[in-house]
Amino acid sequence: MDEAKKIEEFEAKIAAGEKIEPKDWMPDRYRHQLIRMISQHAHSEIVGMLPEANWITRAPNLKRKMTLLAKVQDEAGHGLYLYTAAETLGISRAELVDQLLTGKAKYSSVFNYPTLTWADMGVIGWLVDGAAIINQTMLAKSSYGPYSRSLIRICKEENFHKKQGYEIVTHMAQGTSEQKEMLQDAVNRFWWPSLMMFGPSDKNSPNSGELMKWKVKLKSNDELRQRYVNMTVPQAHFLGLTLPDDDLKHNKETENWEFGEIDWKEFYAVIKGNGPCNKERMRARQNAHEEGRWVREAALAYAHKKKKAAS
Ligand code: FAQ
Repeated sequence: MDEAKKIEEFEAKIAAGEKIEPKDWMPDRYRHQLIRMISQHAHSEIVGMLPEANWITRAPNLKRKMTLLAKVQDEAGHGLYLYTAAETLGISRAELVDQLLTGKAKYSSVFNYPTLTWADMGVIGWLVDGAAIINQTMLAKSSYGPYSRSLIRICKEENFHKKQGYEIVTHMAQGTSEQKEMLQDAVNRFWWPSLMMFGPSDKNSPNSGELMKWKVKLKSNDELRQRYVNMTVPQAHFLGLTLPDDDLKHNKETENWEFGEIDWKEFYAVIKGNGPCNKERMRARQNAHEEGRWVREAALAYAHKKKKAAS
């Protein structure tokens, strides 16, 4: 079958709402885009463990520590499902990890900001997991079967993460004046980075056209960002918190909460590796990889020995 006919059949399948599976024919660009996006997502889950792991030893009580531990472990699990989904496209785990450790692959900008106080744990759950859910609920309907199915499970767990964050935030919002101040400060620091999680504005998003044509993405970066703002602003007001945006206003006609201009200079600096914690995050992952070398070698030696014994 010639290329044009194959593309036609591939696109007809997508238009009919069928999933593309690993053994199906797919255009190279589709495969390339999915590997890029799924692996970046996997790296984000893994690097995303670092800012919160920073507070496990300093959680205010046993219940908080257990919940945070469980959340951070879930993120590791999400990274593993996603690496496995990317591997179905013909790339190895070692190549994917190498792309992260050598700085070739990106991970979410939001994890390059420091976590300075306990309130950041509540605000990350509420704002960062909240943004992730909006994005991932849409991606759970994406055209690539393994990615879509991994996200159905991930979204269930992200919902628990958001609830644990919102519960911390609600608790602190009713606490002492120091707790309220700490909470407001965390919101001030994480509000704009959480909006940046949705990516550049639509007019500056080079990948969106292809991804939307092939129904990997069903909504654009700006559409999802607006949905997130509309959902989050009333929650902030309910908690008596302010959001650090003087231009935030409700438009009665569109029912949207309109917001100010994102600092795109900051966004691009962070994704190019020049955010407040990029170097620290990369160093932590590189060290973890080096310290885990003996485990990988031991596992491979064991597998090799078993294979030899069986032959
Ligand atoms: N950070 O053309 P577009 C989580 C890059 S998981 C860094 O618009 P696209 C769970 C983009 O890759 C959070 N880079 O790209 C958790 C591209 O670069 P490239 C992660 C960004 O793919 C919670 C370039 O800019 N979620 O939070 C960012 O159409 C708590 C041009 O952009 C996912 O990865 C950014 N924010 O749209 C874990 C979801 N935005 O590759 C722990 C899957 C853009 O050409 C604790 N990914 N870039 O060199 C997506 O939905 C999409 O890939 C977007 C970007 C929306 C991130």
